[in-house]
Amino acid sequence: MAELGDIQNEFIRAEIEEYLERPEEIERNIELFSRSRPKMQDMAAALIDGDNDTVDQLTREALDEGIEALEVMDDGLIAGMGIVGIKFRENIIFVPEVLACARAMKAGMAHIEPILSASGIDPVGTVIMGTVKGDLHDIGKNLCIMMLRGSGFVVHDLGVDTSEDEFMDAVEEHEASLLGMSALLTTTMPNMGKTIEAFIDADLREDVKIMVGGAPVTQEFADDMGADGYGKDALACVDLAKQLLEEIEEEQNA
Ligand code: B12
Repeated sequence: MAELGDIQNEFIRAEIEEYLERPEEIERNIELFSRSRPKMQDMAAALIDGDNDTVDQLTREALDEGIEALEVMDDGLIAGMGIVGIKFRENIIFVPEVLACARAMKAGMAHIEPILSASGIDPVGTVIMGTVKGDLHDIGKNLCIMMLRGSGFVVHDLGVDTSEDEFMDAVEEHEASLLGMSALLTTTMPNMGKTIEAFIDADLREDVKIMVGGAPVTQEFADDMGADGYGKDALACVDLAKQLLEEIEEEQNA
């Protein structure tokens, strides 16, 4: 089993030692950072520190050195945001600090976006993506969009705070067969179910497969609200989108 001392970056070691209390979170983060490259640890440290210039520079350097965009995303950016989330939950940092971290995350994502979004393959399907009404979190949704685009999907991004009508109008306008909704707050999660209800009421539910995701969302919650699928991360989102497309084809051929 990995130990704290196996992590090279001193800042990350100190963050884990000082701020993490739950044994499973300590173990997960030690495991994660001890196997990641020093540059990824430095990137995560800069993100936790809200230092967008350094994140920007390290992301560029990492990609120039040939490190895979997915590795930069997982081991550098998402790993750093994981610690930010814990510190936010424990009231160690507050909204202004988290905003600085989110800005740093976006500075890094700006460099991986063109790589993850460049598929070079024929469009496989059209997806409407948005964060539900009342919710302003968009980092996870944007990562999903990058990965979907990179896998050949045409994605129309409705942004954050998306109403039921906006989702329905976009599906109709773009004749999309897939809809993805993101929610990060337990208070906004029910708006996914409300949107699905709105599709049913408007007699549009049969026209579209609906996938849901976001940190508080679970498979059970997705099933309860009548979604067609749940994905735990951006990779799972792409797999799910492909699987739902296959289901649509099978239904059309039946
Ligand atoms: C960054 C952040 C913010 C930033 C958001 C910036 C931005 N542009 O997004 C700011 C500072 C604005 C913010 C504000 C608030 N936040 Co906030 N925030 C976070 C934080 C730290 C990280 C979220 C994040 O980006 N994660 C990284 C991404 C990569 O992960 P992800 O979003 O989960 O996405 C992945 C998967 O879930 C999945 N996925 C996501 N969407 C979808 C969609 C589909 C279809 C699929 C298949 C998959 C999928 O794939 C993604 C990529 O792998 C979380 C902590 C946490 N643990 O989540 C709190 C957190 C979500 N926030 C929280 C809170 C309370 C708030 C505020 C209410 C705080 C306040 N008092 O004002 C406000 C709410 C504002 C609003 N109306 O939305 C709480 C929510 C608690 C709860 N139970 O509801 C959390 C959990 C922190 C905490 N533990 O207290 N926040």
